[in-house]
Amino acid sequence: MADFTPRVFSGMQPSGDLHLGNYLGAMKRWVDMQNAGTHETVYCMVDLHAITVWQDPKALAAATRELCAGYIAAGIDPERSILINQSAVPEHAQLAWVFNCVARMGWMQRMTQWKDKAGKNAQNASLGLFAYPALMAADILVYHATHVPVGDDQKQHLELTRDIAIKFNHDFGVDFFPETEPVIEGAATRVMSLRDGSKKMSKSDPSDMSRINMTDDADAIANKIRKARTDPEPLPSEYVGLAGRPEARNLVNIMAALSGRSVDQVMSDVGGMQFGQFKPQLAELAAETMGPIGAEMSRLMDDQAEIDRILARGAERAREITAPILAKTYEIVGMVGSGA
Ligand code: AQP
Repeated sequence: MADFTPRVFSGMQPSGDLHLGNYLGAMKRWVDMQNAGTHETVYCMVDLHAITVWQDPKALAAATRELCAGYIAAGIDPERSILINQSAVPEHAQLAWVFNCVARMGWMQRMTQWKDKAGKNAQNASLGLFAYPALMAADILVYHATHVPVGDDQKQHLELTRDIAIKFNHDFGVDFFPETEPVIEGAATRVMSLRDGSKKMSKSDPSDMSRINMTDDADAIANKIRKARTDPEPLPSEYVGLAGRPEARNLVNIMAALSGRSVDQVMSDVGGMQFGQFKPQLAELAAETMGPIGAEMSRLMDDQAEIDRILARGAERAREITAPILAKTYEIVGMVGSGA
């Protein structure tokens, strides 16, 4: 494979209600990768993805700015990382069209997220929802990104991104797109609902008690953790002892991810505790971490013009990378007339 600049890309939909799963599974790890300084980092609000299901236009604009504020409040520095809104960098959608013509219908039909989201009503789902993974592949490959930190739920889409890169390279006899590596690691790659340890914590769960929102205050966080479903047994001192106890395991994973400790370290500290003792410790830790982020988000939201300036500057920097990659793609495919 050709040598590619080590570059991280990841994104999140501006569809409201950011939660602890988004923070621990994605944002916190993005900040770590930015701060490690080993890769260029590009972080995106994927509004083109959000509109694959109906979005009220005013709410979409507000959620996009709120997400941008969330990224910055979580520690993404718009100087050190490139911070963009997807629709402001047109090469994402342009490359997606090429990939729509590379990817196969059968590949898309196998995507579990498509099956879950379209459900029994697939005939009525948007074409965009079906093609979502090809746009995601374009988001990543239009930067020649080498690494994509995501939660566990995105694994299949990243495999498809690699399949698209391989097929494009093979069809055109080139070594142009990298085979991007997913980065799915740490204790919180799949944060579960606080009400049901078999379901992912998710913004679309009708119960607000199932998730900790990034804007929840300390009282709301404590209340949700106090009421989180558990079992009557005390905590074991080894992680294997949590087998068959998904709710308990979830709370331990959250504690490990929030505190930056390994699950084994957490188990040795909490082994033997009852939940009545464990939960207040977890609530305090969650409030200490999430409280300042929520407060900083609201402060940043007061200056929307500044958010718009940050995004415009991010788009300018992004296009320095994406425009030449798209131009070269068009040349490989045999498209002329763009002057590139
Ligand atoms: N529960 C989770 N645990 C760990 N990581 C998670 N992510 C989402 N939920 C969890 C990660 O957050 C990033 C943003 O993904 P997205 O914008 O596609 O959001 P989403 O997956 O649509 O978020 P929800 O809450 O799960 O939405 P619905 O309810 O619509 O399905 C990704 O890196 C994702 O892995």
